Amino acid sequence: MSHPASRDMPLTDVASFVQHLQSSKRIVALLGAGLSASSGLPTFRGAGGLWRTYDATMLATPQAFQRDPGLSWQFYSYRRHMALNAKPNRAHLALAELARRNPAFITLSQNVDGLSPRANHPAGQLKLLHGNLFDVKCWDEHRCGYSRKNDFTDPIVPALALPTENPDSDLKAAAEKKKHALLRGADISDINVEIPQLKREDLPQCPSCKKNLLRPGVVWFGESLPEDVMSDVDDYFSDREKIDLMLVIGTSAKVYPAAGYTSIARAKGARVAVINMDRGDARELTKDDWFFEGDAAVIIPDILKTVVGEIGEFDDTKGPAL
Ligand code: BV8
Ligand code: ZN
Repeated sequence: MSHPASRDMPLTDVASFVQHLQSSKRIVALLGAGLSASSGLPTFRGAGGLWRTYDATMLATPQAFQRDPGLSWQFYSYRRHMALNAKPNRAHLALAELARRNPAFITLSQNVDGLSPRANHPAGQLKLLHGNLFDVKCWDEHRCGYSRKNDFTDPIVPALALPTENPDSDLKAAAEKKKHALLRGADISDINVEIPQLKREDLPQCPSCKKNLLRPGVVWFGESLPEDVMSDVDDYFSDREKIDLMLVIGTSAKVYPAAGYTSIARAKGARVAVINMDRGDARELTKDDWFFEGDAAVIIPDILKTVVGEIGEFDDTKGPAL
């Protein structure tokens, strides 16, 4: 039920959003884990089961990797596996179609799950602020510099096979149950799946310097965002032309500098539309903004329809080969 905007309540009607969308040229989208929730990937706050005992933000640091590279790699290998077994949803596809139809639309994604690239989102308009699970690079990237992109090998080394792949493992049933329960989004912290202690030599090794381990090509807390990505984003925002619309999709908007782009866009004239399951994560909205409550996978194709047309489900045969 939509209601007229009062002093500090954002708009909730699609009609006024569509009217503004159709007259918008420069549009920015900020994506978070909520966009991929419907694809079966747990969000950080809701990160379920096996990793509930390890707060994702505690693991997403260089210190965690240095302290226990085996644990870190099992965390990232598990997320690679989950992401490879997930599919882009209609929101990923709708945003990719919007980029094809509007070259002045740019997507800033905090997500490392690879679902926007697999949705064929035009690469020049997709800025992966926090890297990508499927890029790997030498631990010592400054002295060695080895990196490779789009490594979809799963598991990336045999030692990182999920227990389900070790037929003799007695964890097989529990891990299978965990995987299916996680995909259902169930809380499976009751399934006690041990984290095997891996040997360093069994972890991904840098083939170039042959000294260091390889690490996931994601941006950890305390690390700066990729320079090439940041300069593209800075170019977009430093353009004198105003920004018409900012879409903030499925993010708790707590991580900086990513979360800061909404106020930068607003300062350049943007009206803001937040799409989120949780009204509590739609902060600082004015009567000129919108808040659409619910699943991004349903709402995004709907509110973009007049520009992108009818969006069907992801078709594996058409997506880029993994
Ligand atoms: C840097 C990759 C400096 C790794 C990630 C104090 C104040 C300000 C900043 C800081 C501070 N202390 C420290 C900092 C800096 C820090 C930071 O911001 N910390 C936060 C915690 C305060 N930032 C950094 O460290 C960054 N670097 O600042 O560098 C610097 C400069 C120069 C030189 C050296 C250093 C780097 C941050 C990048 C961290 N890497 N990811 C990995 O994935 O493992 S962050 C990771 O967490 C994600 O990328 C994402 O950014 C964040 C999770 O947020 P969300 O995506 O929003 O997910 P979340 O679960 O939180 O929320 C889901 C949302 O979806 C919810 O709102 C939910 O309601 C909604 N939802 C759920 N289902 C649905 C839905 N919505 C719609 N539909 C649904 N179906
Ligand atoms: Zn190296």
